[in-house]
This record gives sequence, C-alpha cells and structure tokens, in this order.
Amino acid sequence: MLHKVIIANRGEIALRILRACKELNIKTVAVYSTVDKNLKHVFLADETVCIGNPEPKNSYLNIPAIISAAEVTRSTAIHPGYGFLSENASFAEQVKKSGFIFIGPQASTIKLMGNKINAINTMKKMGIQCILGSSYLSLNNTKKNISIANTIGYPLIIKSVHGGGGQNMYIIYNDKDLISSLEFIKTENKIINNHCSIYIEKYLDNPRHIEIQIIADNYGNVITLYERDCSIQRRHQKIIEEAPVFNINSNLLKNIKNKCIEICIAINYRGVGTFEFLYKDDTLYFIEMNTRIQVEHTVTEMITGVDIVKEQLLIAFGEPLSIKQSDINILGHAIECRINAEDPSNQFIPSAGKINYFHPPGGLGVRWESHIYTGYKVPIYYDSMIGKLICFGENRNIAILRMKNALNELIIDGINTNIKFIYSIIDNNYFQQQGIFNIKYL
Ligand code: MV4
Repeated sequence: MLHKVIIANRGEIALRILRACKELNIKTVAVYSTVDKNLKHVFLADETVCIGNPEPKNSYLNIPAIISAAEVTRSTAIHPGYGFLSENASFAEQVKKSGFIFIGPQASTIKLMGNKINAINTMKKMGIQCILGSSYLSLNNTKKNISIANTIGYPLIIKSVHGGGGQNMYIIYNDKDLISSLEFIKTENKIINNHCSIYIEKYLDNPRHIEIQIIADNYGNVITLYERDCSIQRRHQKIIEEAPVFNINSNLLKNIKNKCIEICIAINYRGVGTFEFLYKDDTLYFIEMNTRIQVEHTVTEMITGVDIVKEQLLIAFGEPLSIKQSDINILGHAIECRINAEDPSNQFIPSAGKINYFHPPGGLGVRWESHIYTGYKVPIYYDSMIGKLICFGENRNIAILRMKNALNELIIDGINTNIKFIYSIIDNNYFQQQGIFNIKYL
C-alpha cells in the first residue's frame, strides 16, 4: 500500500518526520497554522493544509481539523510528533475510529501511562523499584492528606496525575507547607477548571534524570536502544541530553533495561517509548513513561545508528523491527544541546522575530536538526526551541570538544538565543568530569 502521512506538528520535529517519510517513499502532508506557512517542512511536503489560526487549540490541537485534513488528502496515517496531541489517548482513538493509523502505541496504552499513579502501580506490580508515592489526594480532606504525607514522610513533592512537563510541582517539607500548597492549588484550579487530580511522591533532592529508550513492533519483538542522561534542565525543560549514561554502574543499567523489555512484552507495548527514572544513591526509581518520540531521540540514534523515526513509521505500517537486540552496539558518545530563542540575560524570556542571518555548524560527528533559515520569522505562539545541535564522538571527551566547536560556529542573528549559556555549561569542569551539573550553581 502506498502510504501518505499527515505530519501533525511543526518546527524541527515536523522536518525530522518529513525526512524519514521521504527516505521510505511515503507521501507527506504538512498541516500548518496561519503563522507557519513558511516553515521549511511546509515547503518540502507533497501536500499542505492550513488547519487554523496560530493559537495551538485552534490548529495543532484541533482534532477535527487534523482528521478532516487526513480525509481530504486521503492520507493513511497521522504522526503526532512530540507535545501537542502526541500523548492524547482520545486523539489516538479518534484517529483510529476515522480509519487512519495513529503512529504511536494503542490508545489504551497512552491512557494507562498518561496517568502517573496507574503507571507507577503497573511498574510496581512488575517488580520495578518506583518512587514512593500516594494515590489521589482529595483537596477537601486535610486530615487524611496529612496522614498520607506522614506515612510517606517529608520531604515530599506534589505532582499532577496527568500531564508531564513537570510544571505545577510543589516541594513540601512539613504539614504547614502541605496545607498551604493544597490551598494554593485549590484556588488556582477554581480559576482554571474546578477540578484537578494530584498526588504526592517522596521528594529526592538533586537526583539525576535517566531514561531508557525502547522500541517494540506488533509481533512481540522488543529491543532497548540503551539509555540517556537528561539531568541538565531549567524549569523542568531539558536543555542538554546525552547517551549513553556516563558515570553510573553498568550492571544497574543493564538490569533495568532488561526489566523495561519484560514490561513492554507484558503490556503488549507497540512503537517507541521511554521509561523515566530518577537516580540517587546508586538506585533508580521509576517515575513515569513517555509514549511518544522524544526531542532527545537523536542522541540515541547517534550512538546506535538506528533511525528511530523510520522504525516508528515502519512499525505503524505493520512491518517487523528491522533490527535485533544483538545488532545494537554502542558506537560512541553523543550530546544534544537544545537551542532556544530566549534571552538568558533577561529571565530567559522567549525571543521572537526575524532571523537576519543564520549559519549552521559542521564537521565530523556534528548534526544540526532545525527548520530555521535566514529570513525565517520565529513566531511567538509556540515553544522557544528552534533547533538541536547533536555532536557524536568515539568518547565523551571528543563529543564535548566537537560540541564546543559547533556552538562557536553556529550563528543565529536577529533574535536572542541560549547559545552562549549552553556553551558555559558544556565548558564547565564539573560537567566535563562528573557528567552532571546543577545549573542553579552557574
Ligand atoms: C521529581 C524530582 C524529585 N523527586 N520527583 C522533573 C520533570 C518531571 N519529569 C519530573 N521531575 C522531577 N521529579 C521526585 N519525586 C525532581 C524532578 C526534577 C529533576 C529531576 C532530575 C534532574 C533534573 C530535574 C529538574 C527538575 C525537576
């Protein structure tokens, strides 16, 4: 069957998906908002459909508009990318009911893992060490909440049951903090939607964020593409990621990867997925699972040589995995830096506007994933990430040296970017020696 894919996303990931489709001789349809008609992938797509005005809810989150675009273009499948509708179980369901292939896991899997309490309970049942956590908190039962909190023991962190990202997290050290945070959440939710689902977890101070990439086809074949370290974040947004994980016991990682494979087989997982863990005191604690392609999939591609987006497309179209676990070898080390249009000297406020001059970096082991070009206008409506710079080397030191060169070569004029800020982290001795770095000390 000749396939045609709707790319239900924008920016660099839309371009990434378009490139993979072209390599597989799959037709592409770019759906775009009215400010996005000049996106690079829109120029390159076989067909284009404008799906609404710039506000995400009217375009990239507009389910009827996207499904209509699939209908009018007689597409066969929809790739959601990351963010937007990528982990919306109802969207996955509606795509399927409308007769299209959703490129991702089954809606039921998205729903299960989209609820962090259920995800943790599922993993616990299968013998995975998880972060100690509660069930739903009831905003009206202070006595019960205090009792739950004291059973787990402070310090604790209040999280939303749904939605990742990690906004709306509240660290609490005592009953007083608990009460005031719950009051705050209550008033905030009254303003927003009058309902919320929250729970608490044991809070780990300054942990590392370690994640395991898996990939599964429809025939029970599951492999792991090793792990990533995504510890360097700012306001819960990752800014630097690397693979493989540096400076953690390799047997611990090997065991957890095998367990992740077992779980995927047990829950009949399909597609690409990531298990997220916090690492502290030589222990990994499961916290959540992502059921989408992630921003940082590139570092895994560089160290394994596997085109993850291509595999994702092939799996969705019913092909078996093209690789076996024994084919996967780690070829070296890769680091990714997220290049954001923001102003580090002014509280990192997003920086929109025209790119007057753009010059990409190059050289052996240097990969630039971005949709930007000279003259491109960065709109105000979306995430500030405008590109990803990935450097690969035989070892971590070489990857770092190449990253420093590449960051120096990269020129983006006309808007503010975090390039210099990123350079200062990559150039930091502690980051170079320990593989970790807390940006609050910068
Ligand atoms: C935590 C945590 C500490 N304790 N959960 C960050 C994003 C979201 N996926 C979960 N996050 C965290 N959850 C508990 N129980 C600390 C973080 C966290 C973090 C963790 C590792 C490395 C960098 C981080 C930056 C911000 C928050």
